[in-house]
Amino acid sequence: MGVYEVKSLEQYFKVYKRSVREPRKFWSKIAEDFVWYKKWDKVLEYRLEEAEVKWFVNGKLNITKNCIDRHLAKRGDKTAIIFEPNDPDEEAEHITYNDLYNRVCKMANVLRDQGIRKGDRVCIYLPMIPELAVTVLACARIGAIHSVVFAGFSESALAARIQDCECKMVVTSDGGFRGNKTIDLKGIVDGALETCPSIDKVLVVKRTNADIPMKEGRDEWLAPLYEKASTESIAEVMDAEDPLFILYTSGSTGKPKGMLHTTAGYMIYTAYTFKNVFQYEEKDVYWCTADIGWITGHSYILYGPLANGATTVMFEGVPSYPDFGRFWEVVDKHKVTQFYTAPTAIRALAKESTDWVTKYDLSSLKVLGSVGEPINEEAWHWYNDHVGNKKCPIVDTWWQTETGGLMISPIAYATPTKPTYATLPLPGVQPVLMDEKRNEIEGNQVVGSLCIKFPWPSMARTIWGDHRRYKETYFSAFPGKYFTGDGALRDEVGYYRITGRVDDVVIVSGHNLGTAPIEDAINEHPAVAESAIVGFPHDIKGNALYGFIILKETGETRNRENLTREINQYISEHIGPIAKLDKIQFVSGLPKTRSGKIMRRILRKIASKDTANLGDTSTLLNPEVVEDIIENAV
Ligand code: 7RM
Repeated sequence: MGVYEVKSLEQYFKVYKRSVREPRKFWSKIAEDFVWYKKWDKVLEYRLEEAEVKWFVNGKLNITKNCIDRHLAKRGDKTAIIFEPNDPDEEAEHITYNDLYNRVCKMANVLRDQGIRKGDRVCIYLPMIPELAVTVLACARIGAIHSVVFAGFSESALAARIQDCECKMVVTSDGGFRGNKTIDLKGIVDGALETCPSIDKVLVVKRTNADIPMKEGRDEWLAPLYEKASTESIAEVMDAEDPLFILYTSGSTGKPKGMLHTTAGYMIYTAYTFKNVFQYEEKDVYWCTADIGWITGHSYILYGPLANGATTVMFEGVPSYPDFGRFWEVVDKHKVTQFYTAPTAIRALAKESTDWVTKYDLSSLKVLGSVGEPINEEAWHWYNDHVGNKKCPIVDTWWQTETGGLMISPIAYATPTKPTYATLPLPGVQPVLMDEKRNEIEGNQVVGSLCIKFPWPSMARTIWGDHRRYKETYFSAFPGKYFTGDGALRDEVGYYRITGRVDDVVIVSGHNLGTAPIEDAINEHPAVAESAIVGFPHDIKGNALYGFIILKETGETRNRENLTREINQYISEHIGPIAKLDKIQFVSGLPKTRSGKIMRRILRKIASKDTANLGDTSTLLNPEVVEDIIENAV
């Protein structure tokens, strides 16, 4: 990848231009630095109108050979993963590349012994412990498709994800630690599996030592199987376009979308972007605070860093436990050089005393990163001043589950940063802004819908089992282009600032929440007739949820407080506590268009107390309810 390393702005422009002029040459040059069983016949084949893309056609490889095996000769004793437990009194674990090789091979053999084969789906529902990383990589080694489900998801959310891609196995644990809580993961799995006939095995990792029921014939403790497994496992030969993983993301309508990522393009792109954006050097210690249950964890805790032979920190805990100094204590303890987190965490910590920060030595830091939502100016400055001590560039990285890797972002020490701006497209990324008439908006100082007009290697290839939905969601609004769902503006020098979603996904504390599934959950409550959820700005979470709810006319007058509590209870059970509503307003009607669609735009304005100009309301069927809702807004 050395040829296209970017160390200055001048070099960035040179490399960027080349990547646009000759994308095939550009990416094949980078791909040559990896280990292949067989090189590709053709770099790229695509038809964006059909949502069809193939990179490195007929190339053969295994991603774990690239992330582990090839480092052993030079870096066998180097730490690959530093595991930092939830409890600061529990010792951190340093897993070398040699250790990681042994562990992944053992786990790969366990999976094979349990009947898992290339192409089978394995659901991983684990806390942030080493076994999570090892299981993900073991799947990749044998060609099984991993589907990691964030261990904060509820029983029914887990069940829906298992059912959708018909997983054969779940790997989970007896429980998980998060701050001062323990979570009964196995209990949630047991509940979910009542409606998941495709599962025939559950492997259980011991973490909390909770006394849990084991179902005869289905559940097995991992440890005894793992102990006797061999430390050698031949890596499966994978085609460049063989599926690597499925990761679910919520949509604006319907069930979650299983985004499918494939092998070679994903590997090359995450490796290249990791190296450049974070300017990772051999002795660095890199820490991304995300959970591996999200794309950020997949690409920038595991695959990207490991493909570079990096040392990557895996943190089990939360920023506020045992106190608000936890992040900075870990940075100091492991001498972290690159620190990558989300604006919601920064805002939460910025509310507390700066003594929590100054207490620790943060002088090891060289680069700070931000991801997940727009970072507001105040949070940006707090991060820059107090954490980076004004000497660490902040890389505000814009990207998506669907894009697989970073898309628009500064390159540390090359791209001058600007608060709230994700700045420039990375090499190989060709963003465009589109107007309502589907025309490309040229020039600078403009706003529009953000699209990408040329394929990049790590783009998702489809939605599992529903290519039509993939095509319709991402490639139909602007034919021939990938539509991100985000709006953006381009400033006078061509820097991009992401303004937020243009569809009905709300980002709460960095978690993408589709409003439709939350409405579905609420509507199951016997007293609820109809509901509409929108986001509104929130100091800490970035956005919070506001529910407009119409109650059924049952004659009985129910206690509103109890109802509010019950509704949030329903949401917790169906989606997870993250999706609970901050505000609930019981209304007599919802603003609807003539075609029967709820006009969420108006509800968003009401929720954010911005009702001076409601925009075009000419298609409204029932303008009178709007006034009523505004009057009684909470
Ligand atoms: C990586 C990730 C994707 C959505 C995306 C945006 C928002 C992410 C930024 C951002 C402004 C950023 N994947 N988003 N990063 N908005 N600036 N730096 O978050 O699939 O979970 O979410 O997140 O709206 O479309 S995701």
